[in-house]
Amino acid sequence: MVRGRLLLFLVATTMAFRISWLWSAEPAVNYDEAQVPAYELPDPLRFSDGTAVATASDWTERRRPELLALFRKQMYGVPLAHPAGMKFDPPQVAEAYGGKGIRKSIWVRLAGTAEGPALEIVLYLPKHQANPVPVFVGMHLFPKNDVDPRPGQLWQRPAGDTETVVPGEQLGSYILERGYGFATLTAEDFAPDDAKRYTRGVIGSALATGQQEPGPDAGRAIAAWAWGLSRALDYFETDPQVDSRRVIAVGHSRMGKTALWAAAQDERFAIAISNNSGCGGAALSRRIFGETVGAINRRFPHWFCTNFWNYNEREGELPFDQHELLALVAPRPVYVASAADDRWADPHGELLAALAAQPVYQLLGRNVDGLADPAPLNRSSGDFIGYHIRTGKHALMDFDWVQYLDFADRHFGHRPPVQ
Ligand code: GTR
Repeated sequence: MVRGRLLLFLVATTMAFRISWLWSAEPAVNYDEAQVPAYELPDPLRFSDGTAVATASDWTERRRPELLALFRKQMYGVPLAHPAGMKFDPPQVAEAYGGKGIRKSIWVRLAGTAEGPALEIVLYLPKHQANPVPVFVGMHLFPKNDVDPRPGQLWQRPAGDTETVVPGEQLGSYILERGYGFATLTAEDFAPDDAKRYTRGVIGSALATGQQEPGPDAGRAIAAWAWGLSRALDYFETDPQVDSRRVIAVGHSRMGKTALWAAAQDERFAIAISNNSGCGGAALSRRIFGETVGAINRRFPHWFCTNFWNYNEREGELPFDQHELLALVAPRPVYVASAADDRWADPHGELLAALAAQPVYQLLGRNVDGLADPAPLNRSSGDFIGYHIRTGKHALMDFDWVQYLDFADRHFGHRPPVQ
């Protein structure tokens, strides 16, 4: 009896301790503008030693590489090497979208051999094209057998939502009719989105024998996915039907973070588009609104390098903030999209990052007029830095796609082909 009570007491106190520990480890989520702490954003136009970045060449030759190195070492991780000997199998081509398009499946042989590791790129192109077409490329989280034939795989499907987010045939046909192609890659091939398995893709092959985890500044899942987008670009450069100088990196949420990081590093991407990318993407870390650095690192320890964990609840010590990630895309156009109900991703923090990236674009001679704060609902604004906030939830919707196509048209001077 006494022993039973003692046991009960021990179990109860252990549980209470655990609950209070969890409570204190995870600060409450802030959704109140009035609670956003005072903060000062790092100036993208200052070198780490405090001196001013005065000219475009200061930026391009010295400040950009300095910032890129900081983001690599402290956040996204040092990328994997380019796969020496990589080869592409000849594409398998089929009709798609009721004859409006073609679907190409391309196997990338990373070691250049049929037995070595292989990844698939699925590319849809308009069937009737006089010239090479611009292409959107994005990573998705769907299982392989769910890939064909819809373009919904350019983003993650929120649980339970199948209507608007994955619009099926219509959206795919629409993108093709507007004279664009789109390509999808499966995240699982590159790095499974799972803290226990993420090294089973391309990361594992870069580990030394016996090494279980990448080092503290080595790239993890987001780095591997961004690396994957660049491998797709390697392929596009070999495909005469693709205009490889007009490739757009696009992604929703974690894949929005990925698209920005891919374009920040790989200057061959002509445009970067972030759809609701939030913390670790377009949203400022220092605002502590919605998802925070600590929250993301605790829930997704396999996304960023472990050096980034040093900034959990210490965002003010980061040597950069996310406006500088957007600035790394300059002078190329960048587009940030938020959703009004997506408070976890801090829509206002995404807009503020877009605004704070403006000085870099201006230094490089790009027009950034038109971005308004507060931004009007459901209306795109801005020139080289585009932004919209639409009504509704965390998702990539038809409305978002229309803005992206218009944005790309405007910057490419692109007109849909006459069918
Ligand atoms: C959330 C995560 C976000 C965002 C999102 C997604 O759970 O906290 O950072 O990336 O997932 O990818 O859908």
